[in-house]
Amino acid sequence: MTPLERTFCLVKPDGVQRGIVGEVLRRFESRGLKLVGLKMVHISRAIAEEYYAEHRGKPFFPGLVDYVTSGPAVAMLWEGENAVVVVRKTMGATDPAKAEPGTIRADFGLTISRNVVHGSDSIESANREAALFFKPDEILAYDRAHDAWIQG
Ligand code: IDP
Ligand code: MG
Repeated sequence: MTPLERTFCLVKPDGVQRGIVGEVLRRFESRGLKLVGLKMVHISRAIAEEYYAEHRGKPFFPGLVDYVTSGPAVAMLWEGENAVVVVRKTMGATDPAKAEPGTIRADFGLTISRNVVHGSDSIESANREAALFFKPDEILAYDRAHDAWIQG
């Protein structure tokens, strides 16, 4: 069996306002990923600047911080084989105009500055981002009866 990975996903404020939270949860659940953390957060500017530190100095950075702090968001942790790449592929390309139809960003977005969801791009980013939003006791370990039918 491939080792399990854990990845961080955020439904951004536009996704919450537009009522897409359930749809995002449904898509990851139906792929077989296991939800191990879930919370609603209104991200502060300080956390947003840390979260998006790699983009500091880019022209879109101030707008990105405004966007992600503009209202409540929903933070999720998903566990499963290849969870990082599976979540990124289910979300689609950063720019919804370039994302493949059938992905979340293509099906629910039009433009890169309002692209509905975030997903970690590596296991290292996932660990860093998870630690920004979840305390250790907010990450739950449990068995599901059907895991043997999902994990090879
Ligand atoms: P990712 O979210 O697919 O990992 P990144 O390149 O890490 O994409 O960018 C982080 C976020 O910054 C994007 O999801 C998007 O919200 C925003 N962003 C990236 N590039 C642009 C841009 O050119 N204009 C406006 N916003 C951008
Ligand atoms: Mg990124």
